[in-house]
Amino acid sequence: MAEAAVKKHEAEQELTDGFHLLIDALKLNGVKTIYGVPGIPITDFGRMAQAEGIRVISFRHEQNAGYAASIAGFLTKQPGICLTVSAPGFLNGLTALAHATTNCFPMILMSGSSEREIVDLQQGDYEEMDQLAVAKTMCKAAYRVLHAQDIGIGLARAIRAAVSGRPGGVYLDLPAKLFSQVMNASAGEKSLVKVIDAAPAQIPAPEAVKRALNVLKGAKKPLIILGKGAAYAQADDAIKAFVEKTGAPFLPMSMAKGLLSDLHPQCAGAARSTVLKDSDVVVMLGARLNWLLSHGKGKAWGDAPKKFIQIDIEPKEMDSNVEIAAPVVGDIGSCVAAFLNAMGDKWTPAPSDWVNAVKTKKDDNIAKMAPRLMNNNSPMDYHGALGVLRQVIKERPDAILVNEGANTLDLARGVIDMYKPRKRIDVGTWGIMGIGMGYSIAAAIETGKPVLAVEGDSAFGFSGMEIETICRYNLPVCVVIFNNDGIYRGTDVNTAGSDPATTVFVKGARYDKMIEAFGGTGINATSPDELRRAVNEAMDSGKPTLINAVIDPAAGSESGRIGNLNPQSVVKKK
Ligand code: ADP
Ligand code: TPW
Ligand code: MG
Repeated sequence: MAEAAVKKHEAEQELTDGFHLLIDALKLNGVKTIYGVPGIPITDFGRMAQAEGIRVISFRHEQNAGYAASIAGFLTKQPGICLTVSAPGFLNGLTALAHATTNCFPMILMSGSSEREIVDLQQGDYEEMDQLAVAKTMCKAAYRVLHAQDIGIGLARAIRAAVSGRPGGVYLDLPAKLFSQVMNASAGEKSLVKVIDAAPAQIPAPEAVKRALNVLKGAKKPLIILGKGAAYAQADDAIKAFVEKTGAPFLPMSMAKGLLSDLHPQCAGAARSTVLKDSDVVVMLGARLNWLLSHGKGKAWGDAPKKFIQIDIEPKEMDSNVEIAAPVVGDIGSCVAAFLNAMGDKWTPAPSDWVNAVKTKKDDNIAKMAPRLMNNNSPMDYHGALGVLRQVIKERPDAILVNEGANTLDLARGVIDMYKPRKRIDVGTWGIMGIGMGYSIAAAIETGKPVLAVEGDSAFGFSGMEIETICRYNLPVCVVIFNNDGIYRGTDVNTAGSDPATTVFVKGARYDKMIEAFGGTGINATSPDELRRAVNEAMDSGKPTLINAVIDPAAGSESGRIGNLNPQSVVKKK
């Protein structure tokens, strides 16, 4: 045979397998990082992926890896990838998949699974579970790949499903057998799919834009509500231009803080109840009228009649809670561009009496809070400690703020100003505890910026073991634990027996000692001055640090700011 023919013959004989096809497919689609926990059948996959240049971040619990993947999706607009073993590993990751779907974050949970033939006959395979059936109810889409030649298509479908339309979680089931299936290398390469235009622009209908602008034009007291969908869209400049052109006060939802600076003159964050009550036209930009906005009705919204304009990629979101006078369906970048275009140069901004009334209220509230943020009490109260952290972020507007807890969450959200888009990440739509360390790890890895995690002592406990992960990867994460000896307050007493009350923890616990076990820096801070010194040092050094901030156990209130959601018993105590 001629030399060329020999080479061709050899190439045709070259083999690949499921492991390598999946790695090649991920690389082809730009995946740089996988978050997960190894074990049968994916241990070797992790090694090979690492060898092929994919970063594989190995966690201590799949739920935290899953939360990391979900927030990577939010921060980058690419699906975050979480990889787990079968049944228990899969189930541990599933909470995060459901969380991603609920929050409209693109994420793919890939789990190894047992042999179909055995699972379907329920013959008791190693870690047996019909994972696909379980996952289906918790995510946007779920797929299983049975043949190596379908890996390319399987991953392409998962990516598209995660990021197109309303983003969400996707499950990809990978039976153990798939990984060792062998096929011809060049046929394998041809089977891979590079996803083109995974989240196509969705242009709003011109008449919908016109209708919305007519409603807005008639407003005497307009309000714009920015949600995390707007932050996700990465249309920051256009959104700013639109908001400024309307001249209307805007209210950022928690994770939309910083999309426009909290110091922007139109920001009405500190006049929230006034603008909700008194506005007459409300523009919803990537935010839902769910419980976080009292479903768009009732006491919080006042008696004055209101018209809603809603801009969202999901048509079914319209009229979900109240009538939407002007629905605009499309992606936010395209919608805002269409608005700006149709508004032209002669748009009349919001009436100044409304704008001034909001400003007066806001300045008033800010002035009232100011002295509380400057107290140097020891043990600290929430405001004294948060006054310090507010300054830390002011001096480092590029840092990422992670936040969870009850009082620790609600008060930090109000006190700590944000200056740039997608810098505040928190408990999201479910008010979930446990996102803290997973979010911190992904935020550090995806953005390369320092992370400040402000954590209730209870909230931290849900993912606390991952401080080992933070130390192992030497990530620039400073965790501040607001240690008030418990959930909401550390003062609860069980009068009925010798067991502690259900909401309290070990008194005077020293969380700072935990990180020392892994070589990180632990500091106990009992006053705002000590806290300031410790946090500044940690943020400047970039060294993994855990600060135990001692908070007065009596300072918080039950369920933070949402105590009204607690059901009340009508049965009289004996
Ligand atoms: P928040 O909790 O901040 O109020 P939500 O999670 O309730 O925000 O709402 C986010 C909304 O944004 C969802 O209804 C989602 O469909 C929408 N959304 C997400 N991404 C986009 C996008 N690129 N364009 C338009 N809407 C989007
Ligand atoms: C997965 C219920 C809401 S807030 C909270 C719990 C347990 C902890 C509040 O205490 P923490 O904050 O963090 O110490 P602080 O400052 O008020 O003392 N399980 C999950 N999610 C939620 N939301 C809960 C339980 C809850
Ligand atoms: Mg607490």
